[in-house]
Amino acid sequence: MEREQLLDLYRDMWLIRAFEQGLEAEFEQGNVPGMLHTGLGQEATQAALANNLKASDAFFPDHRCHGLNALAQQRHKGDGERIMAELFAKSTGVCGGKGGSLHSADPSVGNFGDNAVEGSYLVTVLGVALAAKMRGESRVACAVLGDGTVGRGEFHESLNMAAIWDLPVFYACVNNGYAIATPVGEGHASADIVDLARGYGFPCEQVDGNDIVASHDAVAKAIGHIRAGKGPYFLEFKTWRWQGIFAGEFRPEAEVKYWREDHDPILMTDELLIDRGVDADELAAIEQQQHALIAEWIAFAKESPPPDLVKATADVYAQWEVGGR
Ligand SMILES: Cc1ncc(C[n+]2csc(CCOP(=O)(O)OP(=O)(O)O)c2C)c(N)n1
Ligand SMILES: [Mg+2]
Repeated sequence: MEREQLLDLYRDMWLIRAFEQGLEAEFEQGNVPGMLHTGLGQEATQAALANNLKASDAFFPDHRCHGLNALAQQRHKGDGERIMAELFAKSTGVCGGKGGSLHSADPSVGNFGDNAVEGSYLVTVLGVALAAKMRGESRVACAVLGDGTVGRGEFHESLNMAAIWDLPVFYACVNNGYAIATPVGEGHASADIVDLARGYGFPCEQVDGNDIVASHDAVAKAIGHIRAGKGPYFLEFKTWRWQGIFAGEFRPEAEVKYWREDHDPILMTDELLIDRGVDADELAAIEQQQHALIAEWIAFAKESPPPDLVKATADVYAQWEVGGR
């Protein structure tokens, strides 16, 4: 990979980390309503996806994809701050502040939104893919799903249907080791989710989801396969989320140390870039720039007005609006 491309990916990873760290700090102060699942630790996986999906594709993010959503918004429309505003439930958000974390969507940048019912979009993605195939479009329909979500029946229904109808679906499975607090090997017959997908007969691969070069190249290969009209593709990213579920860490100390210190996606990329002659000061400047950008986004979100009560029922049904109170 060219040095400039790697630097771009590095910037994107810092944007995600700064976004999540800034958001987490605001959440702890009670400024962000609802629940918060962060993508900290999964920056390489999300940056790899954002750099290969086009605005004309369709992706269904999961509950940790604030970074992917913000990158798509910033890349295609230059208004990533509207993802932040959405999380703050403000009228300037991509869904007017009525979607929040789990329902941030903007199909014009390819973001079709998550759903609070884990796995339900594994069925919806088939419809988008079928429409694209029937219309002869080269659109890729991508579902980002966690390892725990694989336990839903829709997982198998979806893979089977995508296989028999040869649909342009990209399954981006983020195996971060846990579903709530259940280790992946205890919740599934195989700790390698790729083994559960292989029976459907389309290409299924596994990649180190914290290695930005490997992840980027694996996503490019998967999407290339789908765009060439060769049908579905399954890619498992092996990664780890910083966020536990309960107060008090339930994960072994050595495991935490490995993922946060020895196998952190940003620290790993620092090493790669320094090996290629990039100055440590330049890397530090990128980190600072992204934190500064996110501080602006947070200020924008905080200063924005809340949604107008009169419009509470707008956007629920297409072309349907209830008069004011
Ligand atoms: C159908 C359904 N069951 C349960 C939940 C509650 N829930 C939210 S996140 C989650 C775990 C998901 O695990 P995984 O897919 O591995 O994602 P991770 O949080 O690890 O990124 C569960 C069970 C839900 N949202 N929907
Ligand atoms: Mg998980």
